[in-house]
Amino acid sequence: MCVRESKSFPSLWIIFLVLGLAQGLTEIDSQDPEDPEDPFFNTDEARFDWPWSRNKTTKGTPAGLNLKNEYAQMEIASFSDFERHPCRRVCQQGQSQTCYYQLVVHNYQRLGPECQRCQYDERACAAEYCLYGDGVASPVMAVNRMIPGPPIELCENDTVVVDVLNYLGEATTMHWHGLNMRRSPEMDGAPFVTQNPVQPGEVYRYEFLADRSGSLWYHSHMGWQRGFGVAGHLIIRQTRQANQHAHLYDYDLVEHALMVQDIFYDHELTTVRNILINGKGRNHLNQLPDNDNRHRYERLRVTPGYRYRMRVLLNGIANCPVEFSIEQHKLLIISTDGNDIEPVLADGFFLTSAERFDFVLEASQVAKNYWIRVRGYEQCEDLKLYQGAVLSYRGATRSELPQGNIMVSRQSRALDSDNFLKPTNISGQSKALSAAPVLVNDYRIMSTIAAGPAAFLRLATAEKDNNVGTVALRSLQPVPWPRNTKFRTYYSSFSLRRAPNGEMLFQIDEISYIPPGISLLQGRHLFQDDGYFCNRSSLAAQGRNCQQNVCECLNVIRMPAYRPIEMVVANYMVNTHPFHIHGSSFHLVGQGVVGNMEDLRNIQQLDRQGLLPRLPDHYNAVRKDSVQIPGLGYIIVRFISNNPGFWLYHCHVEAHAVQGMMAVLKIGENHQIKRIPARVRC
Ligand SMILES: [Cu+2]
Repeated sequence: MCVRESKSFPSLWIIFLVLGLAQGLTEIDSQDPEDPEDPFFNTDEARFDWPWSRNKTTKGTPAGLNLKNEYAQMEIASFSDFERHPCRRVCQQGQSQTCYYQLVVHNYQRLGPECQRCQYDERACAAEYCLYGDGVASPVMAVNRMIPGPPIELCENDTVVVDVLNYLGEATTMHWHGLNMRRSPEMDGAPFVTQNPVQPGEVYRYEFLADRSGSLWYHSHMGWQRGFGVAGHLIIRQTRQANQHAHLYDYDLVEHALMVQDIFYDHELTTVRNILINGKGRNHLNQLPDNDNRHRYERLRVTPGYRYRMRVLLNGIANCPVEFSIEQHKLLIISTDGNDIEPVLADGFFLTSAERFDFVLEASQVAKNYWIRVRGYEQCEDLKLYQGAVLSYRGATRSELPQGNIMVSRQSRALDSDNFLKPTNISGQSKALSAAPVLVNDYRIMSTIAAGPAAFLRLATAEKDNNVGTVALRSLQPVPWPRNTKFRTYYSSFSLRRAPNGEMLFQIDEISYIPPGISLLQGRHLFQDDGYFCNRSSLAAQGRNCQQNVCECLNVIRMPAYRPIEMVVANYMVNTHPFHIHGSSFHLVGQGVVGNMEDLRNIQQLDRQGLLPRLPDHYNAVRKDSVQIPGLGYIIVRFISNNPGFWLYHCHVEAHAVQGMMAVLKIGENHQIKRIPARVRC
C-alpha cells in the first residue's frame, strides 16, 4: 500500500560508487579476517567464531546477501568517521551548506576479529574499527562500524541530507533527538508515527534543516537498536557572534564529546552488564588488573592553561541515571539538551537517559592524568556499576592511568573536592570551595527535600549552594510567551502494571501503547481518529476502567495547535523516568516529589489546591527536551504548540518504552498538519 522512498541494492551500489568517488572518501582497508599472512591469526586461540567466516567456509561465496550477518561482504563506500567532512568547519555568518552523510546501520560485534591487533597496540583499536567495549565479546549494532556512530558536526542553518542504509536484519528508523522538525515532520524518525520503518535492504533519505544549535544526537527509534549501539552525536555549532558562551572556552573539540551508555551482553536484555564511555571501559566485575590489555579507557587530552567545552550525553537503556564528575576539577555547566543556561560551577552532574550537559573544563591542575568518573544509580547502583575515562594533560605519561581511585565514596568525594588546587577564575564565577560537592540535576535531591508530609510544597529552586535541581537551572533566554499567559493544562501519568499473564506493562495514562499499522502522519486521511485512537477519556467514555483492567491501545492525546500548553506528568513509580516528547522543546516550570500514590492519582486536585507551584516567567525556566520525573513525583512543562503534527511522547528508558510507556501527541487538526511530499505519502 505504501510507496516508500526506498531504493534497491543495485542502485545503491551506484550511489556508493559515485558518492565515494565524488567526496574522496577514505577507502577502507578491507582486511580479510582469515588472512593467513596475518601474524595474529596463526593460532586457534586467535580464531574467532565469526558469522561470515563460518558461512564462507561452509557455503562458499553466498549468492544472496544474508542481511543479518554478512554486512562484511558489502563494499560500504564510506566508513569514514566524517573527520574530513566539509561541513565540519568554523561557523560563519551567511555560509550555510548542504551536508551529505551516509549512515550504514548494521550488525557488528564487540571484540570481533578487527580487534586482534588492538590487544597488542592501543592505536590499532581505532584504525581497524575494533569495538573493544569492555573486552567482552558480544553482538551489537553499529553505525559505520562505530559505537557511538560517527559524530555529525554542523553549523546552525545547514541543510542536512542523510541516507540511512539499513543492513540490519530488521526494520529501522533514525530519530534526530533535539530537532523539532518544524518544516519536515516526516523526518522525525518515529516509526509508524512520522514514517513507516525502513526495511532491511532499504535506504531512506532524511533531509532537514539544522534550525537550532546545541548538543543533540541521533539514534534509532526501533526496538532495542539504540541499546545495541545505533546512536551518535549530532553537534550543531553557532557563529562566534551568536554563541553567548563563546568567551568561556578556548576549544570545542568533537574528541571531547562523550556518550555514556549502559550495555547488555549478547541478547540478554534483562540485566545491565556495564557502563561504557564512548564505547570503552573496564569490566570491573572480572577482576582484571587496571593495566591489563583487555580493557581500554577513553582518553581525553588537554593542554594546561586552556579551557575546553565538553559535551556529555547519556544513551540510557535501562533505568540507570549516572553521576558524572572529573577528579580534582570543577565543571562550569553551560548548556543542557542543547539549550544554553546561566553557567553553574559544579563538582558534577547527573544525567538520566537522553539528557545532555555541556560544561567548560579549565585545564588548570598539575599536568598528570585524572579520572573522569561515571557512577551508575538505581538499577546500575544495585549492580555496583561505574566507569572511568582518563583526562590526560599534555606532559603526563600517556600510557599511565591516574593514580587516584577510579571511584570514591561520597565522603571522600568531599575531601577530593576540598583538596585540589584552587582553579584560576574560570568565567569570573569563582566560588568558595566548600567541603560539600555541588551537584547539578541530582534526581535524589528531590526525594531528600520532599521526604515528609509537606513534601509537595517544595520546589527545588534551591539556592545554588550545593544541590542544584534541574528546575533551578535558568535559561539564557526569556520564556517564549507573554506575561500572564493562560496555559491549557493536561494531566498525564507514568506507571507500571502487571498483566494477568505476568507480563510487566509500562504505561502512560495507565495505557500500554500499541503502535498503529500505518504511519499516522502519512495515513491520517485513511482513518477516523475516534475509531482508531484511544486515550484516557475515550476509554472512560466506553466505561473501561484502566485502574482495574489492562488497557492496551494506540494512545493518542489530542492538543490544539498554536496554544500555550502545560503538561503535569505524575510518576506513580518509585523509580525516576526520563520524560521526552518529540516536536517541541519545553520549559521546565515545576518538579517535585509528592511521595505517595494516592495524592499522585489525584494530582489534579492537588493542583487545584495550589500545591504544585510553577516558576514565575521572570525566572527564565530552563528549556529541555528530556527531563527526569522524580520517583513518586511530578514535572510541569510548558510549550507553545506551534508545530502541528503527530509526535511521540515516551519514557526514554529503552526498556520501558519498548514495553509500552509511550503515547502520541496529535497537535492540531488534520488540515493544520503539513502535507507530506508525495514520495513518502501512503
Ligand atoms: Cu521509564
